[in-house]
Amino acid sequence: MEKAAVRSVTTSEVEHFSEHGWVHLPSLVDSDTVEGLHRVADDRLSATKSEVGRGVGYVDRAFGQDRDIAAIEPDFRAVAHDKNMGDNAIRLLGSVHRVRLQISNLLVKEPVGSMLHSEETVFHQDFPWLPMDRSSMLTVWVALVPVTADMGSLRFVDRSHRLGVLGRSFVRDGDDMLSQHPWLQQHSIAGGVDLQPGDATVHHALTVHGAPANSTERRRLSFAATYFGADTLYTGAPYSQTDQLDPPLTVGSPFESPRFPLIDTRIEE
Ligand SMILES: O=C(O)CCC(=O)C(=O)O
Repeated sequence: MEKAAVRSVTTSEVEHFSEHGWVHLPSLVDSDTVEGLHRVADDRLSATKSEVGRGVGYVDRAFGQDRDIAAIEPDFRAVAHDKNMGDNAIRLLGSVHRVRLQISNLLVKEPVGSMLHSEETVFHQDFPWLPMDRSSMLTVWVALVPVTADMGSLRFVDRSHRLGVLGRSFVRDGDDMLSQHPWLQQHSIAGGVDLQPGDATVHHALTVHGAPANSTERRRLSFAATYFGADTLYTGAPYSQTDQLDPPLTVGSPFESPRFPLIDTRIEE
């Protein structure tokens, strides 16, 4: 039997995610597949002289993004659309029957000493940006190279996915979630694990997370795919990804658009 590119999560991993709002998944993506992704990523980075997704916003200072890479590169598409990815997202979220892909992204955190150096990823929640009526969403963050803690593997405010919507970060100076909400420091900071290529962490859209600057001399390269419950309704709140869609989404209806593809599943509805 052919080896699966993406493995299934275990019951104890699902339990860990439900309790803590994040989970470490060693060897989620098999080594041949992840080598292929790394090759494609390197080619794209050399073609753009490394300046992938470098803008002037607060997020751009923290990491470069090659957005929607799964819609462009077949190798990335195969992983983002792998049935085990979809099934894992359904099982981890626990409350949804199908998921859609919200965004796929090649993320680059450049070393602090380099020309394009990236700063820390301030602690934030993903959900407050989104024009969605519910927060059943998670991100699978896969290392494409060895990512040590000092390169900026993700940190998580443990169990913060149960604390509700805490507001936006990355919109003004000093809006790191731990500065906005000092009481969060009662919670432990988890994660910061060393990852091998193909290892992943997953975080819930309400989990407060961040990463230090990359203090090594090696570029941090990862692939992030974000999935959300297929029944989620569009609220119409302004958001760059949805504002310009043609045809537009309908307020109060699901995200029925090729821009938010449904992921096939083996799980019975
Ligand atoms: O890679 C990073 O430093 C941050 C990524 C992130 O915030 C996310 O994937 O939600």
